[in-house]
Amino acid sequence: MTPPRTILGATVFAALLVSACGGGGAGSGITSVAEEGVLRVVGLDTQDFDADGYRVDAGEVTVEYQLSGFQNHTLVVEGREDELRLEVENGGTDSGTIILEPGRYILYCDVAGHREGGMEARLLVE
Ligand SMILES: [Cu+2]
Repeated sequence: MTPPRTILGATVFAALLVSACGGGGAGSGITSVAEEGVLRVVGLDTQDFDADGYRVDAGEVTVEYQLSGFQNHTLVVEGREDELRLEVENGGTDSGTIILEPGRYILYCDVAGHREGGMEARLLVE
């Protein structure tokens, strides 16, 4: 009666492999994973986010946006700008919710010139 245990072990191992890959992201980028439907994103005055990629479960996602800096920055989801637009400045925070179907999205800051300066990140919804 060993098959059940073997199958379980293989499943756990596969799950670890998947999470290890997700944590490493593609290439050298950092991927931040949402916990319990809450995606935490930190904006930086260097026109960047705290990760190159983020991952959340599909459905209602709460985004908590915190600024580590002083400049004005926003956070929107490409193609869904009408549904969520968070705005922070001077070390502030903002949060909101959006319903996302599985897919690949881009987060970016819509302040003029910031996205071009590198203030965008991947968002994987699964
Ligand atoms: Cu910005």
